[in-house]
Amino acid sequence: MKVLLVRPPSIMKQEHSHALQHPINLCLLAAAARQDGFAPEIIDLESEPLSQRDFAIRISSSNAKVIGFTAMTPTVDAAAELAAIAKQSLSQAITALGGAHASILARETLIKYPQFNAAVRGEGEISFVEICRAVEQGRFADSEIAGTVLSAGGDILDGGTPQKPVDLENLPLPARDLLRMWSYRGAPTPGLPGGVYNATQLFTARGCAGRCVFCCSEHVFGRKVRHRPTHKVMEEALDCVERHGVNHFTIDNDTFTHDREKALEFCEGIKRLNVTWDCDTRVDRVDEELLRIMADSGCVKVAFGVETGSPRILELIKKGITLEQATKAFEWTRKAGMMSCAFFIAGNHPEETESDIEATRSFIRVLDPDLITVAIASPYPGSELNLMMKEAGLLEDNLKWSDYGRSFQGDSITRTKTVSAQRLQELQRRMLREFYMRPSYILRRLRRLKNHREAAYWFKAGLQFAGYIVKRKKHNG
Ligand code: B12
Repeated sequence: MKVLLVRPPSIMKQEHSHALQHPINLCLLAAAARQDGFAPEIIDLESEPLSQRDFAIRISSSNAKVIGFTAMTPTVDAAAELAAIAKQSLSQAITALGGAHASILARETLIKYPQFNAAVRGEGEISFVEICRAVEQGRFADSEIAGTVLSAGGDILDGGTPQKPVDLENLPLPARDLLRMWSYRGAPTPGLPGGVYNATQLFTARGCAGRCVFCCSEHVFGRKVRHRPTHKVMEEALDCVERHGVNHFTIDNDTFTHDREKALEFCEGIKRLNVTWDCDTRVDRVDEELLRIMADSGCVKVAFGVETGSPRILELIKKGITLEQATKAFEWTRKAGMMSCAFFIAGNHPEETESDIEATRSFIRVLDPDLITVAIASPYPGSELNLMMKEAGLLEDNLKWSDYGRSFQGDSITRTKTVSAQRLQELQRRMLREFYMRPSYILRRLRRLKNHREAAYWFKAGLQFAGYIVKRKKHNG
């Protein structure tokens, strides 16, 4: 039986400094379906932009019996539009939604968008295969599938929370062979030029032990961190190198160094593959020796969530780190010879004041990373911040789900008790401008250029950034 998996277009405009990531989630679901005897196909509208007409043609010609969509809150409206087209093109097909949004708002989404027949909470490998089996056996409408909400003939059948976590030891390797691999080439991660790297993403663990109020990842994989056995991760990495010519990996776990021993095992294994890699982690989960070993095994960039330079706000957002830990982590990363990236947020908490944001501005200078991002807080449904902002009346009224992506374009849907939405936007833009347009930063980048590719990369990134700043300035008046 043919099954189709679809990723809707990204809200992130594809810019040359941001590469598209492979939809590893869909590759994992496809691999699980294939292992169970189904014939999966993937349509990734991030890498293959199709008109609605061409999408409808692809759907009809696929003759799929199950069509699965992945979405985050900002992309769920787009996924629903695609599901409606899919239903028109293949009226017998069963449509299912999964991903972060469905994990948080399964029932609400099925009620709002009846073109979805199922919404899956949490990990999807087991539930998706169960949906496929139910459809194949003609019993979808009467099925009760753990973790899945079904909409059948106007009735909503709620299968509750997923019964058991997926066994990470025996997961089949993600079906990257179903992707048009060539269409993802570009900068593997901000800061590294495209054209040299052929990158993919790897997950060494699932779950995050953090309590950060702005995050909702616990709804997908929970708070318990479960590691994949290192030999399985290495088997996947080797397969990527041998079959797909991959030479760079982005480790996309929430906290790569959550378990120091596991991180060391990974370094030992990846070193043998002679590739480069980058990761995200927490400043309180690294030490000088670990970072040195990571660099020695090919790690070229580490990104840390710092969020704010105000100790008071760090406490309020339950980040669980200190400014001292952050300062040390950036010092060690620099010493180890890796690029460092710091993520910051403006509008972290209802109580955040302009002087807290001023503290962030000064702290950026103290850390002096190679790259920063300053996001405007987007209190996604499912996060504690969403509840806090709503309760304080600080979230814009009548938001559509797609509006949660507006902050990505520099537009704030929220404010704090003392800082307006417009002011948050100005402060965000100012922090970015001051960081990237400093003569000393530009000189440092110029001094570090190794070849013409890097020169072209940073030149284009600079132009793009200047364009963003000018556009936002006009927008904000
Ligand atoms: C890597 C990552 C990205 C990657 C892209 C990953 C991708 N899949 O496309 C990048 C860096 C590009 C990215 C961008 C964004 N991200 Co992001 N991202 C993550 C991160 C860290 C891991 C996601 C991941 O790949 N996990 C591994 C895979 C295997 O898991 P998965 O995708 O959840 O899939 C599993 C299940 O969800 C389910 N499933 C998924 N799809 C489907 C489909 C079907 C049919 C079924 C049955 C099941 C199913 O089964 C899968 C296997 O078990 C999560 C945090 C987290 N830990 O979840 C945030 C997270 C998903 N991102 C988030 C957000 C908000 C964004 C952005 C909107 C904004 C931003 N600030 O980055 C953009 C939007 C991008 C876009 N497409 O428009 C939020 C989503 C919140 C929400 N309510 O939707 C999260 C949860 C972080 C948070 N802030 O809390 N992201």
